[in-house]
Amino acid sequence: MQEDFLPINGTDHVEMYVGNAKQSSLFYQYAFGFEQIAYAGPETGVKDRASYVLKQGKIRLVLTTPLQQDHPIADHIKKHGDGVKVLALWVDDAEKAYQETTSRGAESYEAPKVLSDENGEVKVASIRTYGETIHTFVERSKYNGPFLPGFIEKKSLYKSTPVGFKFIDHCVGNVGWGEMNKWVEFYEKVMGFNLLVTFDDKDISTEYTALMSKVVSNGNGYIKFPINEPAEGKKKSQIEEYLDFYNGAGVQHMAIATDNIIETVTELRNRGVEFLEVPGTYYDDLLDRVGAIEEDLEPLKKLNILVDRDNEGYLLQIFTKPVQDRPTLFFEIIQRKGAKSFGKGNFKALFEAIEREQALRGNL
Ligand code: TYF
Ligand code: FE
Repeated sequence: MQEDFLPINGTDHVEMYVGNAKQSSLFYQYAFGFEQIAYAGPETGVKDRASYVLKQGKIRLVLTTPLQQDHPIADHIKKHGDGVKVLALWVDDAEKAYQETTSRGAESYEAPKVLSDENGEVKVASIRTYGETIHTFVERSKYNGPFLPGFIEKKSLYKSTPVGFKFIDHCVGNVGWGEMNKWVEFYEKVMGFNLLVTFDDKDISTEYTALMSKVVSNGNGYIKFPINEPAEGKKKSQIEEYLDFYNGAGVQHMAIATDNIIETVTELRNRGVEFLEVPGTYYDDLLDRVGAIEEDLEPLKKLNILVDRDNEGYLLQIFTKPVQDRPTLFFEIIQRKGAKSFGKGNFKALFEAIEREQALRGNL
């Protein structure tokens, strides 16, 4: 076993570029139960943008919007709509993370720099990944402020109620035709990740949305990045629909772990979050397929939660509809009960549900 040249402690934060960060902040507080903790913008000396930092469990979500049209973030939003710009990784040595990856061929986005304020200092450095997405390495051992230097603590007037989100289980990227292996190699060679699973188009196409997917993960397994590419099928791949509306590669979904998916999804549904629906017949033979589970079947069926089993245990999962008008980013809610896989047994039902939505949008 080679030593891990890129040790990662976990996901530091995810930053989205959005058209209206003030309103998005309230959406993620209300609908998803995040708490607003920090802010940077004109009032704090940042003249060109506004950023709101939200937290739930270990997850930090940053929502950033530009304040003028001639701003690179405005170009990003014009091209992609609202979407994930930064998958930030928490490391002990940002300079080393940058050197190790750029020396192996990573394209630099921003060289290492020190940010500081009265709460201490943070080192950050960024490299490019698929599309216009970047990875920022964040070294924060000498910092005890609310988020990053330059951000002030800013609570919301609205008191949000958490829905039980714990941490990010995985973040999925959609890449262009024939580009999956290139990006898998990037994560293997440049980031030192390992290939975990491969799904070829036979696993997941037949009559349904054709795609291929490989999952890479870092040394300690805390970071898992599935990479999807479209495949030729009878109908237009859901991945192709994404690429058409995102105008290129980008983050397709973030899977969020909960300890009680029934409570989490009940809460999310009550707040108006929309989920993909599978036919009621999915539940007719569920227990024959996955064996005994601890949960009652009735609430799972009522909430449309999917179940799958592997050698190590089972998992429960459900997928939101896209969280903006473009059919791009969506969320997965996942509860693992031993299973380390991704729900392959649900692909058929899931992809048929996605296809029904694609058809309603006229994109099939
Ligand atoms: O992350 C995964 O692999 C699962 C299944 O377009 C999945 O959540 C795979 C591809 C896709 C949607 C969901
Ligand atoms: Fe997933």
